[in-house]
Amino acid sequence: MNRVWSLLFLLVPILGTLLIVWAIFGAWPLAGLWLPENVNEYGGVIDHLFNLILWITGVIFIGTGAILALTMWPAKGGSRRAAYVHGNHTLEIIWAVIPAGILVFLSIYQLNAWAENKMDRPVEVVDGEERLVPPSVRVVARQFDWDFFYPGPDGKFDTVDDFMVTGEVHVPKNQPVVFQIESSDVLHSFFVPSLRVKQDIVPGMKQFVWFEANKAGRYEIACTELCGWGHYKMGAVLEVQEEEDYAVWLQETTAKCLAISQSFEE
Ligand SMILES: [Cu+2]
Repeated sequence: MNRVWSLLFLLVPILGTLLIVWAIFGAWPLAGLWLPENVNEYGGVIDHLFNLILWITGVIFIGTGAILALTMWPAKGGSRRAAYVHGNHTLEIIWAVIPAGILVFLSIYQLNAWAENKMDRPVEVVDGEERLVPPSVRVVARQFDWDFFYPGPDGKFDTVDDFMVTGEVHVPKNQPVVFQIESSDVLHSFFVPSLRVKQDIVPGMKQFVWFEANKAGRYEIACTELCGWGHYKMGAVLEVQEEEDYAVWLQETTAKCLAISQSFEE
């Protein structure tokens, strides 16, 4: 009977690993469940960290599962009583120090990724002077939708020519893009899996995210902070366009929105 239990427990790491590998290769019925392709120039460092942590936790997951199964496997030649052990200081120190060491290593190792994605906003050179890339879109999260504000022809936010689109935001390909993100009610979180961009949004705070998309297409935006009953449907689309297509879209949408606001004034 012990053999059955031992094998049963051994199935946990085996099936767990199998499922993950299956999903990575995207075969039916697990296709599309793993991370989508990264289309952000700054996203590689996030993938690298993700894979590193997956390897570390994977080895521990398989190792502990195997040790458990091995311990349960009955001894040769009959029954064996388990020894009653009341604490073992050496063991306790080992399993406290190893995870602590791994965490300290990761926290130092990820400093560059953090700086690149959360602190060093991209810079651009204008009239021979370096400056931070200004936000091109103001993203406002609300229960349960995303509003995207564009600064309009004058390039400044909070002026009369600003316009807003809901549910879909357009950005140019191969250009550093900065979003200013805000919430108009509760906590939300701005997540674009294909860009490896994720940022919590705190009401009253102005935050920035940046990316450089290198592949045209339509990508999912999701809210990843449980923000109320409609959280599950709080999504939008990020459309990355070739520079010329983006310019056309921007011009057309600006004209359309200005025409609507003028018709209200009349
Ligand atoms: Cu939300």
